Amino acid sequence: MKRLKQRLIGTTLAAVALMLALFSHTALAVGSVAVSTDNLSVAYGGTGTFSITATNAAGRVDIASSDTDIATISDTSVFLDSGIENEGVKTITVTGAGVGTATITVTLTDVVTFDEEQLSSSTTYTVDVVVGPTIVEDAQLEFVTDNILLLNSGDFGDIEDRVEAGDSATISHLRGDGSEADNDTVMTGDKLRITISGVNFDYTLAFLGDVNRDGSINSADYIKIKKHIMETETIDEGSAIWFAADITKDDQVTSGDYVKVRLYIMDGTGEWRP
Ligand SMILES: [Ca+2]
Ligand SMILES: [Ca+2]
Repeated sequence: MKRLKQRLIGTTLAAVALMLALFSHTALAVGSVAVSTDNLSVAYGGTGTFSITATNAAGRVDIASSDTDIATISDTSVFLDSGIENEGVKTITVTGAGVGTATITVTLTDVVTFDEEQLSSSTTYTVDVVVGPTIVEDAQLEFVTDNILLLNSGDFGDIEDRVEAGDSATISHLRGDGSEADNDTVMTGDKLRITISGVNFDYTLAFLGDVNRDGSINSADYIKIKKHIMETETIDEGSAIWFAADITKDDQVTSGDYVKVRLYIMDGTGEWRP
């Protein structure tokens, strides 16, 4: 009998603890609205996104861009309801309409929490948007990843001509170690840096055929390719050096690329054999 009583007391205590836990959880459930980021970088002509999330709240949120010549937004007003599946979060798409900076303001216009508290419309969130440059691709220059540019020419001047970034932008040519280049010769692993309103946009340069990163194409380059094929010194797949070594552009570094570099040097015309 005594043992049964003890067990009952234990069960009662557990139930009280559970109720307290549930109660305190409910009491802590304060409604709120949050924005996923306070800054965004978008390419000129490209897009970026941020999201607005309601927690234990529902209502209208207004969104405005300070300069629609620079950043346009997909929605100027959204309705959020965290009580409905997929309705508690809205994704806003920002399009870079012009190079420069703009601020997007998110205002809680008419949002009520689930415990019926009106969230203040003076609560605003800002997202600073920097719209970055566009680099025009052609036969001389192409993007092989989001930030690696593959060049057919080893001349930095050819790149500068293809940058569209507005008058306020500065264009720098950096070596792989971050130092400023003192001439226009591009070595694989160099960087193109475009600075707009204090924000840097960096791209790694790969000069097709320059595998040993000295800015010219010679026997040292096909020796590097040979070492990769023989697996005595491998090149990281997807690196700038790897793109510089893939002359045939078939996403692999093989003897076909080795032969191409040998023929290039033998021909001496400065052109790749088709
Ligand atoms: Ca070289
Ligand atoms: Ca290849």
